[in-house]
Amino acid sequence: MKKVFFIVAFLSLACTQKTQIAVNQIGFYPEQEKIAVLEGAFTGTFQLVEETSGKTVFEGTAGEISPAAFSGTLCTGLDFSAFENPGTYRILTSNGIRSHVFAIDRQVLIPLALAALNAFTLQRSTPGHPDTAVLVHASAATESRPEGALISSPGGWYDAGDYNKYIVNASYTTGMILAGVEKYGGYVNNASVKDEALYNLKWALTMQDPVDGGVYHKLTTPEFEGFIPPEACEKPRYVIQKSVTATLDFAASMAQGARVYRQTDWGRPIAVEMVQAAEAAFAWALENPDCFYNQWLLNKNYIPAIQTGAYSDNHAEDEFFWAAAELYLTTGKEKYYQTLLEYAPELFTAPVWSNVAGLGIFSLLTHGKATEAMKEQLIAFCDSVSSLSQGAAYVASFGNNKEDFHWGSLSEKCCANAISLLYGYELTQEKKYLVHAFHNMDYLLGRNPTGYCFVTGMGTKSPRNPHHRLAATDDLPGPLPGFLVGGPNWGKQDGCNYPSPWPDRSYLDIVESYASNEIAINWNATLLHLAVALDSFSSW
Ligand code: 9MR
Ligand code: 9MR
Repeated sequence: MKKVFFIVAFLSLACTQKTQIAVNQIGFYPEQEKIAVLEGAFTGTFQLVEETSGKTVFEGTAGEISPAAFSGTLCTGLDFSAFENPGTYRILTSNGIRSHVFAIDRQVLIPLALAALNAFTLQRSTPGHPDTAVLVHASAATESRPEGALISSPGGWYDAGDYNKYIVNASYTTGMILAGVEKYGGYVNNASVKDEALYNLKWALTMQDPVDGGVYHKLTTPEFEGFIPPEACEKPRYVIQKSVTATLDFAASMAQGARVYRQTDWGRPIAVEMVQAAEAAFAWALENPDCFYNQWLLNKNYIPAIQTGAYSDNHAEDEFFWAAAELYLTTGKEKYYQTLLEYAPELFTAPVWSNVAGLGIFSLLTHGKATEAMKEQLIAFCDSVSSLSQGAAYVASFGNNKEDFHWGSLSEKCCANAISLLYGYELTQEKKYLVHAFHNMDYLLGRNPTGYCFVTGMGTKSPRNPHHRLAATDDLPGPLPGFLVGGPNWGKQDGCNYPSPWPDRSYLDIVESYASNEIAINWNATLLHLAVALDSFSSW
């Protein structure tokens, strides 16, 4: 009796104490490096316990003890890479700490990829926003489409937690998805991925002015809607000023789409439309290279004032490069090759919505057209990223510097770096690039100081309250599944009360936290691409 009581007391102590094991809560491929991190300095042993039978299948000893970045908390690595048998397990340390459950399996990331893909379908605009009669804003007025004229621009995904649709971000998103489709073509659900991307590209086509080829920067309400369901939304929706960045991102993603969709009979007609749209957009951008989107200036000149996401970016060199690269690969025209060389970057940077050069590099690599300089720059990037894992308590190259934790960090740094590492791996067969890409995924799925698996509906401890109007206002409890949240962000621009001063813990699972807990299509595109890529490299 006494003994039972002692065990129960011990177990509940083990469950309530703060010390935790941070582990990828989805799991590992059999041959992958498999490491969990125990918070605290620990020198004992640990077991891998099979979930259903309770059998111990592996025993290991505590590994290296290293201080976590920022907080300095000592952490202990628990390495069980040697164990490769498929199954469902937990870690149990000799001092009684249990991890969340996780799997070891072939194709272990496929459910994640499918959930990330399905998230796009959930994010499709709803009948609450038919967008069949959208106002032309004063900033977008032309002779043929004066202020207040109505255009039809239905469909497409909502951008994020808000209900607006932005060309810059939407084009980056389809670009990132289609890069994965082109490179990892054997992927099981490739057909659905293509369908889903096409759904958004069809909307994007409606955002081009057929008269001059320019593309509206966004379709939006003047201010963000409240947290109300789509069918309750009544604010007028406008298309706003054409911009050079939106127009070039549009050109790039249309050219890329044309290449993908022209391969099937059903896709040929829309592919023709896409190439024409892309070339017209590119021509407009050449005529209007300084037409940047500046919301502050726009609001000085026009009413109503526009307060929603700006996606502003005053450098269009990377957009010129990406668009020229895609147009060259699709049309084979020499003039685009010359332009892409003219705008070629001098350093590789992982692609994000505001710097899309990397997407151009990816496509050129996939089609065997990258220059030697581009390859060298990518390799230099991969080496520099890999070196960031030196002494990292949570093992990954991501998460050791304050600069890693800006708005959207998990996608724009953690995923985008990992995706880039995989292009480097393909190029060089340098195995450490692959290993570091996996480590970033492990970070994202739970091996991090917060202990969160940052994808809704996945793993054991995942975000429940994302800044997501669709999810917050539906009749179902909890979030919509398959969405990667923005993640820790030391900028804390939402003014919420964060639990920790440390950049890597500046995350709050509350609806109000749009700076750390929003969801967004561009972020999910990197999640989908990375999951598919890691899966296809998994049998090394
Ligand atoms: O909901 C908005 C989110 O989609 C944006 O990313 C974020 C930053 O632009 O803004 C959110 O809206 C907030 C607004 O900026 C300020 N008032 C509170 C809004 C959230 O409810
Ligand atoms: O992802 C964008 C991030 O890089 C910016 O810092 C931030 C503030 O301007 O805006 C983010 O994008 C938001 C967009 O403006 C509106 N929809 C929600 C997007 C994700 O938060």
